[in-house]
Amino acid sequence: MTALDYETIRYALADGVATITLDRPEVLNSLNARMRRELTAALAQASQEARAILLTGAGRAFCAGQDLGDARDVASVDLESLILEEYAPLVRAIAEAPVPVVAAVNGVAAGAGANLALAADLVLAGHSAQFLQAFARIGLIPDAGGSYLLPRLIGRARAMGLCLLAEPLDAGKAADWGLIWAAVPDAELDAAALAIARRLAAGPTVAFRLLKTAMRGAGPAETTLADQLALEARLQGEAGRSRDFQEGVAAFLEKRPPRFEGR
Ligand code: LHQ
Repeated sequence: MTALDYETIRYALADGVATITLDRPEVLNSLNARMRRELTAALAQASQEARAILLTGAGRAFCAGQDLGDARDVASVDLESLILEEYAPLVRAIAEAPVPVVAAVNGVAAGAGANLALAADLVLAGHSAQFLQAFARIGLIPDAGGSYLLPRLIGRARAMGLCLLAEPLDAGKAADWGLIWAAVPDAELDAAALAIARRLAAGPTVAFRLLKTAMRGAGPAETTLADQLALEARLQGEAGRSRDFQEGVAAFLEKRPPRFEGR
């Protein structure tokens, strides 16, 4: 797959920076199978030919997570393989890219969309952006590495609050909490993120790759990202077989509050 074949993302390479733009603004850049495939391919391409990667979204959102209108994905009872085969490689393509990845979060980042952004090495967000661990709203657990990253970034208390209550966290507070690098005025986001990406692209690329590897191995050592992605997949497989998940998705699509039964 080449940049010319991409339908759900845009890919541009300039000054050593590969800019990848999620481009399904009518559904807030939510992820369907094609977008996951294209994004994973684009990250592999960028890892080969760029010295920094800039990830952002078209329109008013960064990414609303899984496309809940995609029946193939959400009606399937097997979320475990969907996650193992498609989401985990995507998270690892970001987290383990050999070059620095900058996320420019231009609007709401929800569910897996929030956690893909947080997998980047340096996250900038516009002041109007929000981070939403939306999973509990539809009867799921945080995936796409959220259960690994959140407690490490902001501590267990805040991670649990965000995930249990599934309320949006605005960009300013996200920066105060240390969830992201910085919040900037919306109008300045693109230029600020591009300036950082260009600066990183002109940096010591080999050292950055080694720095990323060193940093990945640091911190609380009970588990690795790869182990946690596998655990999330197993648990999400179970959550995906619950009636509450079917109800959560139906309620979202019908634009009404869910009636969870606890089973
Ligand atoms: C959407 C979506 C969306 C489809 C907005 N899908 N259309 C992995 C494996 C397998 C299965 C399950 O999940 C996972 C991981 C996950 O990511 S689970 C979490 C999935 N994401 C969510 O639960 C978030 C769903 N979206 C929302 O809660 C809201 O849209 C947010 C809070 C993001 C934004 O709210 P608003 O600004 O009020 O926008 P809106 O809700 O009106 O959305 C605009 C349009 O986008 C709307 O379509 P319409 O035709 O009415 O204009 C939405 O239906 C559509 N959309 N998110 N994930």
